[in-house]
Amino acid sequence: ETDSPVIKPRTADPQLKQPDMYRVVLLNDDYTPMEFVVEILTLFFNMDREQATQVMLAVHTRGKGVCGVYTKDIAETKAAQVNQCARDHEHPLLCEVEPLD
Ligand code: NFA
Repeated sequence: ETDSPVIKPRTADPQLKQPDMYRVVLLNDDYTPMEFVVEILTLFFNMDREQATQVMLAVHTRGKGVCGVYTKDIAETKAAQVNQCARDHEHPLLCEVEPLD
């Protein structure tokens, strides 16, 4: 067997496309404690305290801010978890999902 092995090159199926992506955004309010928002961002978005503090302050000063970008199912699950956790702690914090246009 002196011939090199035949390797058939494969390309991606042209029907396959990247999934639509969605932003998970946090909205500011006057009552949710800053520390609670920082904890939410570390718990559900895997941020370290430094990143979480930056995002929290951006939401606080600009009115809203991006926590992360995910596929639809994951984005909606994260937003629902944040909103449930906020309700459980009786904070008005609101998390929304928006398409990445
Ligand atoms: N604005 C809130 C406060 O002053 C803090 C906050 C930040 C709330 C980000 C919601 C989102 N306690």
